[in-house]
Amino acid sequence: MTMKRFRHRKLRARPFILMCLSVYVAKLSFSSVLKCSIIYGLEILFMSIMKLSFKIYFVTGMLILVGIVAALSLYPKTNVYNESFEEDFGGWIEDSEVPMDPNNPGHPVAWKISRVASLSHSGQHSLELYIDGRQDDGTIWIEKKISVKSSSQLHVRVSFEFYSEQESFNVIAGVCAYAGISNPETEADFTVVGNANEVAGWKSYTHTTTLNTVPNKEVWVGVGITVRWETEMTYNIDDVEVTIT
Ligand SMILES: [Ca+2]
Ligand SMILES: [Ca+2]
Repeated sequence: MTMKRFRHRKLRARPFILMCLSVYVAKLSFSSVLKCSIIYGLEILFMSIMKLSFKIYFVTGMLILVGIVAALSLYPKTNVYNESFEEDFGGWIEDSEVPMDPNNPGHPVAWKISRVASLSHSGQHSLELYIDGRQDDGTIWIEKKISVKSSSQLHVRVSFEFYSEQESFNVIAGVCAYAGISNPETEADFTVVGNANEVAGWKSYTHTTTLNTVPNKEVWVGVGITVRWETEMTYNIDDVEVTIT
């Protein structure tokens, strides 16, 4: 093989190597600053191949990359999940703990969570939560399981937009949320993060918690309402965001 042909093959291999490295970096979901650092390290590495002073650039580039990889292994990774209910429920599932209905023996009180186009915080749709609260009891919610890569300490933040048609000084319902390591099944699992009728219109609510261990590498989250007043009630939820760090 002539030297010229050998060099030509090397030149063709360089873009492939750089592409492989770029694909690997693109899969990492770290901060943009660290991404820039990786790209800078890649540039130096690429320059080391292109320049005459190969050894100096190559060693410098490799040292930078090794340092960055070591730093990234210690850097907390953040995963964010958003749902606006524009296509469907987005994997969220309805659940409840409600009393039996003396007006309809043998049946629980009426409740329903449905996707509607009549009201939204963003896009065209939201979820409408209805419950017959005349028994002065009942909690309904949507829940979702999220798989995580780590079983060690995680910080979970659940935020969402909540719509009340009217403002009221009476506490008609509590706005509740959950983040934990198991499937929420009862009202007691939930934390009340505010009252439902604090404003007429949309209002943001947030629930944060720290999970010290996550044995099954599964985080469960939920948002909903819990009855506080003996009446039928309807509220809406949109733009649920879950952040896990
Ligand atoms: Ca929406
Ligand atoms: Ca459940």
